[in-house]
Amino acid sequence: MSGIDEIASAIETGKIKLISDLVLEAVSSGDDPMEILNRGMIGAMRIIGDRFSRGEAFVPEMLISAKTMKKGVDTLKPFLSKGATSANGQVIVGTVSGDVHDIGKNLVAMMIESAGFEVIDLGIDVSAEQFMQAIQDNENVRIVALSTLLTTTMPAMRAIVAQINQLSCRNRFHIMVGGSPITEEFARQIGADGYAPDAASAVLLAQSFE
Ligand code: B12
Repeated sequence: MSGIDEIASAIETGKIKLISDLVLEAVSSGDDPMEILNRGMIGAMRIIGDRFSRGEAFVPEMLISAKTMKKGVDTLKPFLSKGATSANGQVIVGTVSGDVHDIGKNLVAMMIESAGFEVIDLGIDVSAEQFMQAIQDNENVRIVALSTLLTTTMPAMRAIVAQINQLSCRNRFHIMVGGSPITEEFARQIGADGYAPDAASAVLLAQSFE
């Protein structure tokens, strides 16, 4: 089994104690960190999600896979990102109210940070009020990025974007949205400025706003 396959298997089966060593071994044997992330880690989360859909895995399995992925991403982070600067301005990120999924949001934050933006991460289950307070507290905000993974919290995303769109300082920043149920069409309907399907294209979108 290749190093990347071992990483994928460790995430699928929640081998939290092994994951850091597997990631470090794969990096030192020359595997590309982006390939480790995309094929090894994100691929494994997709598989566990499909197993959940088929009733073959349950919330505890999703949770332990998520924890293993987080630990793996923490280990991989120094090889992926160049570290924070605020050269390109501030980006506020958060997962919308009612939703606690944060792995995708964290990856978007990490990649955007490594592209030279300062990230202000509001975490999960973030309300419209919290987003608006953060926008008001930070003068250099260029982008507000909202994530959701649940179809049931898409209305919350719509409501939050609608409230942010009422702010008098709305022309100071762009709004981008993402998460697996979100589409370009939905982003346009709710009044966001852009949508990206993954963390790498979120960076390109952020840069295109400049
Ligand atoms: C791990 C997981 C969990 C973990 C989350 C742990 C954590 N800390 O995040 C736990 C166990 C807590 C969980 C709970 C639940 N989950 Co869940 N979960 C998943 C799972 C398996 C993986 C998600 C993940 O991390 N993917 C990997 C990341 C990298 O991908 P991603 O999040 O899509 O992010 C990428 C893009 O979407 C994009 N992106 C994401 N955000 C943003 C933001 C912006 C601005 C941009 C531009 C791009 C962007 O870039 C990211 C990186 O490339 C998915 C299955 C799946 N296939 O997604 C189900 C899934 C999302 N969960 C699901 C469900 C139903 C639930 C529960 C309701 C289950 C329950 N009965 O309790 C609860 C809801 C809890 C809540 N209130 O939020 C369903 C949602 C179905 C639906 N259509 O709504 C899914 C799809 C599983 C399934 N196939 O049915 N879950």
